Amino acid sequence: MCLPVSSMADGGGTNSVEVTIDNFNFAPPTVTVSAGTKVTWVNKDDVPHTVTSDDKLFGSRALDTDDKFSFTFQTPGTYPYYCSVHPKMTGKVIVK
Ligand SMILES: [Cu+2]
Repeated sequence: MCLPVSSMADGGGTNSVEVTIDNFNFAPPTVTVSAGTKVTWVNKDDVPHTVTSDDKLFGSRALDTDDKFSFTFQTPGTYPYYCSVHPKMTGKVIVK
């Protein structure tokens, strides 16, 4: 991939995607994004959750209600994650 220096000046918007945490689920459980996309998780539950990468690439603190956590995915791949408080809660980010 080629990133011309001039692209720094274009001011183009950063892609972003939001994942909601609600009723002990990540919604949507799988998101597919392009490299460079910022994914933001928002906890809409009334109990704390975390966003914890299976391979520890990223991880949030315990998110209280309406807390957010963001991570920008720069490298194509598949990134499974879970909630460390409720390990049965799982999700996945696929970066193209
Ligand atoms: Cu949880």
